[in-house]
Amino acid sequence: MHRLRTTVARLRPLTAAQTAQSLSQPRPLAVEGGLRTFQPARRLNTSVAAEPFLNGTSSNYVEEMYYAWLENPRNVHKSWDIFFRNANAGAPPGAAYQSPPPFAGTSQGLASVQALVGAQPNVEKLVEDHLAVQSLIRAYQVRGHHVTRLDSLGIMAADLKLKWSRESKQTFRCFYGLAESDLDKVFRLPTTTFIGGNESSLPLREIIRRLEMAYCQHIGVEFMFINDVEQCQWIRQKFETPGIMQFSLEEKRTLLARMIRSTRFEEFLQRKWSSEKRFGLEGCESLIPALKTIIDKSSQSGVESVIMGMPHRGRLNVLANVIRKELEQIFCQFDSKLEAADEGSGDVKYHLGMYHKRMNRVSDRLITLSLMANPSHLEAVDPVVQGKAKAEQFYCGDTEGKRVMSILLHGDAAFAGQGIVYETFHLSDLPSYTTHGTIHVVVNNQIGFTTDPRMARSSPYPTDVARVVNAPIFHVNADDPEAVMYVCNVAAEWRNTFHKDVVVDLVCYRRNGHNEMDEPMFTQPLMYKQIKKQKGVLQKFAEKVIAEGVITMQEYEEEVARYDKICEEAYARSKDEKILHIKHWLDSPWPGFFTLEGQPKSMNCPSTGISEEELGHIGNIAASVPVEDFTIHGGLSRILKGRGNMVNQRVCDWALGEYMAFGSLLKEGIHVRLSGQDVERGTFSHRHHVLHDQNVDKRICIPMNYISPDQAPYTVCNSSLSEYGVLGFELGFAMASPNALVLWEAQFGDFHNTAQCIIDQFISSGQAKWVRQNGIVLLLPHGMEGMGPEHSSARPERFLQMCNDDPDVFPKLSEDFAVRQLYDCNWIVVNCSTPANYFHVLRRQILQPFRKPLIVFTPKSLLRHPEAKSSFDDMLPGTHFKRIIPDDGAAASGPEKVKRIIFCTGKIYYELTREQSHQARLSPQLSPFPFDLVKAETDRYLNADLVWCQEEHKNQGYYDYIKPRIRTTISRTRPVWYAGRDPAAAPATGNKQTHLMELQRLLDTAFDLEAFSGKV
Ligand SMILES: Cc1ncc(C[n+]2csc(CCOP(=O)(O)OP(=O)(O)O)c2C)c(N)n1
Ligand SMILES: [Mg+2]
Repeated sequence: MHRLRTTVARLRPLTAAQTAQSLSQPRPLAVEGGLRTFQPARRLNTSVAAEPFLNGTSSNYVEEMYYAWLENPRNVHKSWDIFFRNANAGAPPGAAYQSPPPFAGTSQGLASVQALVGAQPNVEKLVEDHLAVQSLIRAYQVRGHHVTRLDSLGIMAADLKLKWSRESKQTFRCFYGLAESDLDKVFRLPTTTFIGGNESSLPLREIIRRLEMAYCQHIGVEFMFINDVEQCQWIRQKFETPGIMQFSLEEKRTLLARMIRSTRFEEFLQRKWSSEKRFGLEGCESLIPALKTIIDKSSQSGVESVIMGMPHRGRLNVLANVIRKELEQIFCQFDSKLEAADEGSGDVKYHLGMYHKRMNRVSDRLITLSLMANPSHLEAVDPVVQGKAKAEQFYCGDTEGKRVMSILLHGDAAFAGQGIVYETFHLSDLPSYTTHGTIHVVVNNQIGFTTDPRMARSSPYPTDVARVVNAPIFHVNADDPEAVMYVCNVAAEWRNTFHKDVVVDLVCYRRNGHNEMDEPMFTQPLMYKQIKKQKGVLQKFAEKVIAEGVITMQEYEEEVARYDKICEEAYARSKDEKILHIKHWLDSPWPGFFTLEGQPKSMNCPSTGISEEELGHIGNIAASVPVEDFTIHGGLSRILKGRGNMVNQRVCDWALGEYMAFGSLLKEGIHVRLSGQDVERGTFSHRHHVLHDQNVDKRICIPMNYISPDQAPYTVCNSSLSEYGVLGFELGFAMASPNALVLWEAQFGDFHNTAQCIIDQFISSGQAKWVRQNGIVLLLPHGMEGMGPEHSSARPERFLQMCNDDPDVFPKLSEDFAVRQLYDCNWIVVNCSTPANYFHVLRRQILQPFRKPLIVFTPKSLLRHPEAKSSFDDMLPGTHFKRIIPDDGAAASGPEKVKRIIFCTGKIYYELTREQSHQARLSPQLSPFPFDLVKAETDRYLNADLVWCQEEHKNQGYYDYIKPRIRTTISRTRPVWYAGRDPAAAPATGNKQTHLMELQRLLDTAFDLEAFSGKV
């Protein structure tokens, strides 16, 4: 707060210029629930810094008085009126203040002063007391949540390490020096509170009572760290306004019905499958009405699609009672004898996703709800949900998040412990990643498996991570369904108003062990003794509403019986299910992309080449600045000129090959999105997809968006410095539609391992677990270039090890073998040796009739290698991605003379260029392995020995993957020799000399025809 400075500055004489400026800048002043703009009509023109009562803390109060006086001099005490009048008249410092006039002077004045402050001995005391009250109000706003009754078990305080006693009323009051005797004095309320309703002053006793009602019941509001005045005022108004937390009879009945469904669902499962794990919601049943309230409110304000991510706890209940999955579909998941109808591994029932469009009864509007499938890895789904939500917003032109939103659910231990939560929060306000506000709901059962919060986190609340993005946090006692409903309404309104994240922290307990089989008394004996005594939430709430006359006991029992009957009937129907369809649990359908049976519409992949004219056109765009008066950097001009020359010579380097692929897809209406650290320029300064005006700050130009008037938009975005979060986000983005090329580039390939969870849990195995495809592309710069152990290897061995094809079986060859292989694999792994192949593999991602993740090990030094260029001829209509690049040199014309075939991939292809007619150099697609083409080549060079050459160490790179596959291809008739670096722990040496020596040695081995003689 800069109140003193502001006030003093205001009270000082103003220069003419200052006057003009300040008059043109209205000061927002909050009044009666809303913000309005207040234009001071008069200005004081004296310095008051020397006033005896004006110090750092009192300035706040003085400013309040001043604005009240400006509105109407009668708003303030007579003494203030005199002071401001004197100051306004230019009284010198220290002279504006006069002791209060003898009250006897006017009986009316005395009466009003006494009413306001009682019999004050002097103004100094008056100011002090008002200041104390103001500070007291602020204390409740800032710290009230510390003394809120959030925890129905009464154990939370120990973890909050409260300095404040639970006796908030007294503690707060005494701390600010207000005595018992002050309780009946009337104080003017500052504009930063709404407790007054229509009244502008209240007795202290009432002020405290209302603050206690607002901040110290079952809702703890944490918001005063938000550095936006308007947002703070909005929240104060939502919680302080008297009577604001009241509900209609109808609302209470709906709430009870939802509590019944939530509670009885778990009870039903417990009765039927008492020995099955389900991670039930008992102890936090109010989660269901909480989510339904958020969805109702959001739907009322125009949201059409809600994308949700959640962990195990209460997931089946959410599927049944929020998303409204048919109960029989859920129940039949408990039947282990059901046969799976779909290929793939499938997944356990509390990981599956779901998609459902239905009518929202409260808003009378259609709404689509989807719950994303997720692995066990807690919180990993967060960025995926955000990416999918962003994509849906993007495709429907929802630039403000008014139609599509995301809700993320969290467990208390995971929310505090998993770093991905933080990474995801940091995407929330970035232009190319924001989903315009996410509502986070924490099921805070005050335990994580067997670990107490005091051992699981160093912050007072599990939600503190949300403070980094200034998200308000609403803690609420989940045993009070009405309070839960209220904060959920406010959370939805907040998101709808400010389009920023918000957290609802449902403080609850876990009635059973971690799962239903677990014994919690081993580790939390006292907590569980307390829990056993705890009356269920539904029972407590039902008793309350029956006592209030909202519903009769009989009506309540009927409602319970009605839902039980629904469950029983669904259970009976579930017995008829014979087959389990994982595809019924799809979270992201792609309407129209597959046949009705969910198959690809064909098994062909057309040529991925494009016309000469198109190559020329896109190349020229890549070489130009398509807007006028735009000054680019001189170095960039040279790069663009170089591109122009390449186009004239009909060749492409790496960057231009990529440009051709992106540009041509955009022209065909395919959205392209490239995201990652520094991708706009490219880590290696080769891409330059965003041009920056050297003279105008922040003026940019993206030539890729100038290819054709009806092209799809190109998004290229430098990301936050996160791999886990951003890769997860892009995976989610790619999930929303098959008609987009979504690429994530690592700064260097080795950094991908901080996103390992997304790669292992979602990308390599996602289709097998959840029958959904994904065409995401990972660009991983890779290559041994003497840069040391880091920045060298993108760890191809790991990606190859996760490929699902069988190294020991030579596959059945058919006409559509190449496409079928792609269809059957879990992902495609390539290390392209030429720009043309890179161009084709990117286009193939879209032109093939299904979607598979693509892992590309991309070059570094090769980006500028003079030989690493492809002719336009290799990119014209009729051309394809070459699954193997056969040797077209001297070896090809005399195959019988060839003594050695050197297989390789990627950059080393260029090191193996020594023209030798007795050797053939072949660069194959890594996975799926081109068994057919490798066989053709090994059959051609029958007299040749076979060598795999790689620059990586022997226990890394491709050798372990390639060797058995070549052996299978040749029916194990010839050995496959190795030319490469020795096994090592680190991926590369830190010493440049050693690096070069190793390289020389491995090339010598590759070329030495005697290197393997005598070896077996
Ligand atoms: C990344 C990760 N680490 C560990 C686990 C194992 N695990 C499963 S549930 C759980 C406790 C989660 O506690 P909390 O987030 O509070 O959720 P709750 O079960 O209490 O609802 C743990 C540690 C996991 N699933 N994921
Ligand atoms: Mg927990």
